[in-house]
Amino acid sequence: MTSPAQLLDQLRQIVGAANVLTDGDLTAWELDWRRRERGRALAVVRPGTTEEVAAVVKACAAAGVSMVPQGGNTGMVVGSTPDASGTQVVLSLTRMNRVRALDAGNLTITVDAGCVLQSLQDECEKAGFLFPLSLASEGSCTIGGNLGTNAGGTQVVRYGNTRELCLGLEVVTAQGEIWNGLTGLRKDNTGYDLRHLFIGSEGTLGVITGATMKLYPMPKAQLTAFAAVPSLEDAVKLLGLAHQHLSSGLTGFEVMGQFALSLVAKHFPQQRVPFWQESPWCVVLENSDNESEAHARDCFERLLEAAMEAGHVTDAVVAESMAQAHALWHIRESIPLAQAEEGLNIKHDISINVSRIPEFVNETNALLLERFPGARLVTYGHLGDGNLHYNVQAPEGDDQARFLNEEEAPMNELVYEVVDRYNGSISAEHGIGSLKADKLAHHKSPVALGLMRSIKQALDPQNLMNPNRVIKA
Ligand code: FAD
Ligand code: 2HG
Ligand code: ZN
Repeated sequence: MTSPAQLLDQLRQIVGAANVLTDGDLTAWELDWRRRERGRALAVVRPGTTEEVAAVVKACAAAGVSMVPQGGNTGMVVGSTPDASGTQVVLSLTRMNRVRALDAGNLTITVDAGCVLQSLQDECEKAGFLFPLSLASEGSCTIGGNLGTNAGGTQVVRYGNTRELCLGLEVVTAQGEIWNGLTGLRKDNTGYDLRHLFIGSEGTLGVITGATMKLYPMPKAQLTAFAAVPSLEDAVKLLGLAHQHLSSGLTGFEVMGQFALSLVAKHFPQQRVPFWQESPWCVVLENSDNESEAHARDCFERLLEAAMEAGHVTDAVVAESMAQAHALWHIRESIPLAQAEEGLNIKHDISINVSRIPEFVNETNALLLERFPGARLVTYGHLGDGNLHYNVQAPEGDDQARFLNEEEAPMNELVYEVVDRYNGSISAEHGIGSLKADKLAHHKSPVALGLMRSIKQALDPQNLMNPNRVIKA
């Protein structure tokens, strides 16, 4: 049996001693972004190539040591940090950050899994293409993490989740074999589509080391509007009108409740947040147009006129420049950071059919405030996709740690019971990690859970890939 010290020696030989971190401050790899859990790793290992990843996985598997694949460590559900045992190896992919190939004719780009999303977007833009995946964490999250979580973000209404953007994958299996499934083919019906097993598997089935992703032409114009809407019902009506007026030009549709915006105004006073004081809800929407800026503006104006006439919008601004557009988006993207500034909070990343969201929110708000008086509701999210961040901040002045310890479980139960009744999902885009692993059993059918267990058992029979995340042994 290989001892931990022997394994560390082997790992040093594979990736070089400088890339096996065991001492010093490992907070960046051991503490999750939300500061929910602090783990302890046997080592943080930073391979530089797919072959090194394969050799590391083989060595860990032979030693019976479990591994936690990690990208930017921006995940929201405690899935990318080690447990507290001090026995797990964190496999950090961030040194693998090359663009391997861009095929302009095929509209694809092939990259290492450790590429930071923003650098990938920038590379594509330099080459005249759009890579549409967009999240507020894009400055540090990686494409491997985006695939591992099947991340959503703010452009899903037009381009889909990360899954829809991926054509091929390269994966190191739990046994340390390399599966080269990198392909730019848009049609390939040769049996089971393995890529879809690994996408969204949160590091529990293998390590994604490379990916071929879809590119899009850069739109001629991208316009952003910020609108005050009197109710969530009106926001849904506005969404319907936006689909009609803008068709595939509608590339973003986000809703923000008044309290969520008040937190941005409070914690980031340098940002000018329109309408928040007078409107219970605001929407940020984006129109990407392949004809011209004039056409984009024309479509937007007609949409907003129709929405105002019908009473679905009470006031609106349309950005006059890219700088203004960025500022409006920045307000929306700052909400999670403003929530973090405000203190510990309870997150519910849920999805419901868009048409039923107002009813869901009215019902859940009433139940929740009756049971937890004073709880502060931070409701916002990707309304265009039926995905709300139905988050809750402790009552003003309350002890936040106590609130989280005592109220999180019953509050989750209350919210997820309503989600189930509405046939919704308890994790729309952030995944399950360890935070929601216990809950999965109550919200998936036994048949679905059985199939998931069979897949895990078939691909990772030793249970060494991110164990106890997503599906518990
Ligand atoms: P990590 O956090 O490092 O890992 C996440 C999971 O993926 C873990 O289970 C890990 O084991 C696994 N994983 C990582 N790399 C690999 C790999 N190479 N192979 C296999 N498995 C791997 N998420 C959204 O969906 N939409 C949003 O709009 C959004 N906004 C956010 C805003 C902020 C401010 C923050 C902090 C987070 C946000 N997130 C959002 C959550 C997070 O950024 C995403 O889940 C992102 O995809 C994680 O990428 P990462 O590289 O940081 O992955
Ligand atoms: C977003 O949409 C992210 O901003 C984060 O998914 C959501 O912090 C959250 O709850
Ligand atoms: Zn989100």
